[in-house]
Amino acid sequence: MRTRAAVATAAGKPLEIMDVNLDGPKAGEVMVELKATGICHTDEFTLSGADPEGLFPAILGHEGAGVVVEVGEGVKSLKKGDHVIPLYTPECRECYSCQSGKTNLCTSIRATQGQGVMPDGTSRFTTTDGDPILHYMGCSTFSNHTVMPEIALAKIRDDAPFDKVCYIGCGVTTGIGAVINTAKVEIGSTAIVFGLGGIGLNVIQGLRLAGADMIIGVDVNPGKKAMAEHFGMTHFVNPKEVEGDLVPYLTNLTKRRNDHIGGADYTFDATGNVQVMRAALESAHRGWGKSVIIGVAPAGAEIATRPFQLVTGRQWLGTAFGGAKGRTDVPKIVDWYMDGKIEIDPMITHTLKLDDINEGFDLMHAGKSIRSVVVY
Ligand code: NAD
Ligand code: AHE
Ligand code: ZN
Repeated sequence: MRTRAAVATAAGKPLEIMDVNLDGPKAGEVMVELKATGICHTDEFTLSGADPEGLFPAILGHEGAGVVVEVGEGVKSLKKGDHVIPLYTPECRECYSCQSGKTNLCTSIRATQGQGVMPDGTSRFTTTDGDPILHYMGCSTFSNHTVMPEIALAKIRDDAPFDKVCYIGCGVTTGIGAVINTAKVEIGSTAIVFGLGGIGLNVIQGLRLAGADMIIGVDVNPGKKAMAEHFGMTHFVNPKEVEGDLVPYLTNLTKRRNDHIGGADYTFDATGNVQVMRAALESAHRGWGKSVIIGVAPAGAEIATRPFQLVTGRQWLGTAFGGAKGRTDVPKIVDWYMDGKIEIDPMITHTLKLDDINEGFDLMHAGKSIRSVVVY
């Protein structure tokens, strides 16, 4: 069939909106009509050329919601008309990793996903001239229609609005999951969140949900303060306004009762900047502080700290998709949204047509948006 997509033709170039060919689903695959897709910083990261796994031409996008239009042979868990959220972290429930119960990082199709192809090693997308176009993160939600493996689709309730719950396909789940699944924050904790964008704000609402006492937000853009306060931030720090080193400033701020050294129980990097990751680790409390890396750093970047920081009890963790098992957890997070337990609407600051998708990237670069959502 023909569908319309925003194609990343080369690193650093704007997306090109064009008609593309999409082959039907093969065995174990499902065709989805996307109704909406968010634009995540990770799409920008790959488009910029900073992603070591970035391949071109490809159809980017991994934060979508839509409807099943066709199922391939052998597909049992989904049928035409089902509402779904694509999962860049699938959940096969059969591989060694899924069966371990210790991780959400299903490994059954990770290798082909990284090569921009379906599990059988081929792409379903071609240009109208017949040249191949690659998939991205197994999702390619910047296309009005896509084909995905059955194990990479979460079935959700029919009454959830696509233009809001698409954000659960990455940002919401990553931020809230980092708090609940990865850090396992307890009531009464202190926390510092570095980066108050589409992910950091969801870390903040996750911390509020978990009952944290003190939620410090750190961002170089003061324009992010009001929104972060709305989601539960109790203190704002702009590193550009701090005299001297940021880490002692933050540890001092977290001192409570008879604590003479300070440091947060939990810190989170949601910037992707490796210097910020170090500051996040070093502002976690001596003896028990946990620091969670969420941000994705460019090719070649490395983290550093003195081993003494770990010897003295700080723990450095990382999280992908907030540790969420997509087919199991995503429908529950949709319910939390529908029941008013979590908020999404204020974070969707811009709604665009597919033809205007590059404006979404411009707004991100200018620091003017939290989430831009393309509605098909
Ligand atoms: P975003 O652009 O919306 O937000 C980033 C925020 O960080 C901005 O508000 C920016 O002003 C702030 N910032 C930048 N440099 C800073 C600094 N030095 N100090 C303090 N604040 C700084 O991006 P996003 O969509 O929230 O994504 C954040 C990061 O998380 C990206 O690296 C993205 O690729 C990554 N991410 C990871 C996962 C995962 O599963 N691990 C999932 C989604 C996104
Ligand atoms: N391809 C990059 C890493 C990109 C990355 O870390 N992706 C995160 C999701 S970011 C979503 O916005 C992730 O889930 N990673 C786990 C995985 O298996 O890719 C690189 O550096 O090579
Ligand atoms: Zn993302």
